[in-house]
Amino acid sequence: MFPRPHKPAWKLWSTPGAWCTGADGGRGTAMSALKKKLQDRIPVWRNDLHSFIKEHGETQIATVSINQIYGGMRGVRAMICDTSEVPPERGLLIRGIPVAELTGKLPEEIFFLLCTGELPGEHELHDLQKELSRRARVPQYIWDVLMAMPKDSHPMAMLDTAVLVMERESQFRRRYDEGMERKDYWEAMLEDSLDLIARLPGIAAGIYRIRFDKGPRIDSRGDLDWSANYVHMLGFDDPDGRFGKMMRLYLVLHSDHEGGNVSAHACHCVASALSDAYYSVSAGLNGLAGPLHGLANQECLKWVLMVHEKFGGVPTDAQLREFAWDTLKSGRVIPGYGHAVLRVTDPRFDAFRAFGLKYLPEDPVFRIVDQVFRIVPDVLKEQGKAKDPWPNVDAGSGALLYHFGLKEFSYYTVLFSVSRALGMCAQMIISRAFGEAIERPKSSTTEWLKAKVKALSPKLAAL
Ligand code: AMX
Repeated sequence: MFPRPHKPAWKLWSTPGAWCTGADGGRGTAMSALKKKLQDRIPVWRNDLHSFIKEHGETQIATVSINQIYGGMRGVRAMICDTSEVPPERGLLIRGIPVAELTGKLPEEIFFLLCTGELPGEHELHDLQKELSRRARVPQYIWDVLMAMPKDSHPMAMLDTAVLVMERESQFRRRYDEGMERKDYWEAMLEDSLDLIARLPGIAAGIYRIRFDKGPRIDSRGDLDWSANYVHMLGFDDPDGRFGKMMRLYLVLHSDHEGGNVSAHACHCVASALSDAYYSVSAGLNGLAGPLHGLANQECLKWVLMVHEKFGGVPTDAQLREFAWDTLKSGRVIPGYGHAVLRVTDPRFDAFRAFGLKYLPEDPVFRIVDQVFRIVPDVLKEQGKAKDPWPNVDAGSGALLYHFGLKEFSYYTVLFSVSRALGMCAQMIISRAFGEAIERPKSSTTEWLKAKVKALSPKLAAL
């Protein structure tokens, strides 16, 4: 291991040309179109960032209140994420493009967009698909580990274990140990990310088949796109192609949601210690597994099915309103509603709803989802606690999965994870390219805060 300078990386790039690496990172392999594009963009981004920080580094852009400190740092602008943003009144923009305009794309096109800021051309897409296909084989040792896990393991615990156990293959860790230069970190992160993303559909599909006794695992097919291959390996009959379309939409819509959500932030924080992609994505997945975050999709469908069961089908509006109130009065949240950032209906929910209205308008569970959308926002407004009474991404997706026969709720967050890995990896590649520093915010004791408030307030000080 080589000692490294502690100064921020952007200072290391001030020598013109210092970031120019050999086209293949010095390892003699052919360079993919994605890597080539990043290699063109990154010096430009670094130059721009360098001048920006040099000129404006000391400018104050925000203050922090005690409410925010105790309230999960809500709204505190203290991190960078260039892959996507979530304006509260608009919802997700991926590299500035509203997600509603991207619903016809393939997930791998979105990954290219997240990483580079541009959708791939035909050749670039084909090249990325070839890269992913080339790396897709899941090694036997992963299956051995998964098969050895207790039968009742949560599918998220299985996915996370599989990701972590692959850490032994990290190119970042190997090259770091060999003394890789800081300016090349992003390349090794890209390699690990591509390996991870390529294998995730196979691993996730294998988990589905192992965990829910669906029969032998199904081999990957090199002639299918990333999402179609996942559908193929899950083993679903899809005679009219609707399930495949839905899955493609699902994997696009969940890919990224700026940097402050629990999974993205956990991943970013761990990666900032120069932990490799496997450690970092695993950390992000652990956060996604929480019921207030990614697990909400399973909770949400459970809630809708409880309605269905209690009323023997689609209830009346009055019955549904009462059921929603009963949930709130029992101290529980209505899953799929509310958001830490959004203040409008999540455009990702709109996209799922549009899909349901087009492809399964008569499905009773979907009809309840649509009815909940009409009733619950008013209930939440009347209760007056939730700042955002509107549906988030998780409010509708479960009903679609259920319709197509994917009824194992505990698996839903795995689907979310396969998609969200695209965003987590893209964010880490960019962070490495920017040479972001290790995260280390300052915490305070409650006593320190009280003393600070006292010192700031003359009235309190006089008490
Ligand atoms: N049902 C009932 N109460 C809700 C609510 C909901 N759907 N959403 C928010 N509230 C309550 C909060 O629990 C909080 O109550 P408290 O003051 O008693 O603690 C109050 O309203 C204020 O919360 P907030 O500032 O509006 O939300 P937040 O930023 O603290 O939390 C979220 C955001 C998503 C965790 C919350 O809305 C929630 O729990 N929703 C239900 C779970 C869910 O759908 N999660 C998925 C989010 C999307 C995702 O990550 N996949």
